[in-house]
Amino acid sequence: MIAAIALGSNLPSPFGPPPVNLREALRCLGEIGRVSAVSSFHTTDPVGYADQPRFLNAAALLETPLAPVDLLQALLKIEAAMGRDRSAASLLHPKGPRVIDLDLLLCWGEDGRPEVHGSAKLTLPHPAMHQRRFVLAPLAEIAPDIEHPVLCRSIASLLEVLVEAERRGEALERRGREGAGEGLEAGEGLEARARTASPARKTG
Ligand code: PH2
Ligand code: MG
Ligand code: MG
Repeated sequence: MIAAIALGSNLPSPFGPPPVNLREALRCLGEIGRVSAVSSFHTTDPVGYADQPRFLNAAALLETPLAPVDLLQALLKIEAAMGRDRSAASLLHPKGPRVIDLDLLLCWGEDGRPEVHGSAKLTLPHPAMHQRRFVLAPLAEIAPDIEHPVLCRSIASLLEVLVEAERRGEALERRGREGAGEGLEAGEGLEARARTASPARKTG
């Protein structure tokens, strides 16, 4: 089987700082299969929970004899061996800091067919991968042309769609701020803009 795996780290472990953690995790992946591609390491802003250090993210392709559910177990074992804290306290912030995170994104069987799988333990493809630039950007470096088997788009095109959506979102936010000014609610901002716009319409 071939698997696409996302790697992330934003805390030091007993092995060292995040770059060392990603390299150590890749070494461990080499013990359960053959790592056939590794992206560069991307420094990214935290998503989902802002009050934590920036992440170092990467993606890798792994050829392994393990089935998807067994591979997931192996990934959790690597995380635990590297000091990943899954205690109740750390679960207060499910998107909070971690020494290493290994997420299973996509799997292809021996026949080359993608695995589409949904259970309490594992969902394939990873249900949020297309919404995360920190996943798509590294993966697009090593596998731009592979197709998402549910969305039926290549990784490169999913990344393009996401980047464009983010660009529009930022532009809208900027317009909202300019229109509303400080301290106005979103709805009031629209009214304020309408008020400043109407004299111009009358004279023009
Ligand atoms: N992982 C999370 C939550 N937020 N943000 C970035 N930039 N990179 C991550 O790997 C990441 C995150 C939970 O797994
Ligand atoms: Mg994750
Ligand atoms: Mg994870």
